Amino acid sequence: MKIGIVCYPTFGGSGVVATELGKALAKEGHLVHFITYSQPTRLDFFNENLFYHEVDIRSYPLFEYAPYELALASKMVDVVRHENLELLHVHYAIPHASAAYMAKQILLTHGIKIPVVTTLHGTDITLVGKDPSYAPVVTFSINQSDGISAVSKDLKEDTYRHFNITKDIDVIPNFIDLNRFKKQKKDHFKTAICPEGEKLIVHTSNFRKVKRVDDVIRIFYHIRQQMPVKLLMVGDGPERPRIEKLCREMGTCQDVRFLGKLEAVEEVLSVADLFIMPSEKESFGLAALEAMACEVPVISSNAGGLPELNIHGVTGFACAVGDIDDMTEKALFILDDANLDTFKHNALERAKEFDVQNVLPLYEEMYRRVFEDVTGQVAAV
Ligand code: GMT
Repeated sequence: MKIGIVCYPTFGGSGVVATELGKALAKEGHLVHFITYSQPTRLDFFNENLFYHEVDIRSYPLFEYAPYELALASKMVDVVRHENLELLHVHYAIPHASAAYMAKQILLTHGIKIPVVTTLHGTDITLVGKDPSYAPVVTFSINQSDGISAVSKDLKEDTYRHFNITKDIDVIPNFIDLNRFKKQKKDHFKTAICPEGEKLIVHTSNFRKVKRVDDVIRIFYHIRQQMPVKLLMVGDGPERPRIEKLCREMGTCQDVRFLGKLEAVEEVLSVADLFIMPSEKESFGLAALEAMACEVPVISSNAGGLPELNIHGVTGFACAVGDIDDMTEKALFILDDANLDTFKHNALERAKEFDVQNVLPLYEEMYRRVFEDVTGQVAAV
């Protein structure tokens, strides 16, 4: 099929999922056209089936805010018409689903019926989308999509709870490329970070409030009182300066390193013993899946879709949001040498269930169904 993918191209789970999906579809022989305002971070190589179209955002002195949604809709119309796309798949409802609706209506005036699939990723529903400043448009544009998917059962239920959605929502979880995310031999790195054989804890996120990064530092502080341990903080975002300050105040600086944004996060995960994700809300938790694929057990909160991924007592523990004492106790249990290898093994086994090879057919099946519903033709998938 000829598929257009619209996403946020910068660091962020939804953009990563969209880009990895496009790459996997291209490997299967689909022609995939990315339509974004800059080159997606993970789209940095050549494949004859992948194309990239940049949205031109023209500013004008009159505009305090350049109308991105209009520029995006215009670009979608242009690419669908000139590349003969057969389906548009937009990731993250705001503003992609409403821009797709506008493009769809314009294309109808050209005699083109373009099916639109919207994938809901999380904060487009749980935080930003339900805000009254966006909710009517989000509700409308989700209902106007020809296919809707959510990345967990919890997100699907949340969407029905917060919006008046009249259509079925498919659950298609995040997925992982196990050829990239696997434990690599990086003993020299482990020795450099943990010269005395300390256990290594990792957190990766975009350091937004919703990630509750303070909790990571506090859990680490308590674990460190019981055993030798180090912490690597990967990623960057608005909370980072405050978290670095908290580290200093708690006297943990010499055992914590902030690495900033890293492309090869799997190298760090390869030497980790535990991953912490204490989020307030988390529709799926792709970063936790990446850790599990590298054989790293997870201490997470039980927010959103996290318990659907991190099986309590098996791959780690999913504790109540903000329960630092429980998370510390469970972390110490996992890090005990008597238990660690079992949790590592279980984490990998669980991650294998989310192999891209298992999840890709769910998207292809949805494309086929939606294409046939909208066009009345049989899809060439
Ligand atoms: O907050 C983030 O982690 C970024 C955000 C996004 O949309 O870019 O991630 C969301 O989508 C990911 C991919 O589907 C999910 O794995 C994350 O759980 C989800 N984040 C939240 O729900 C907070």
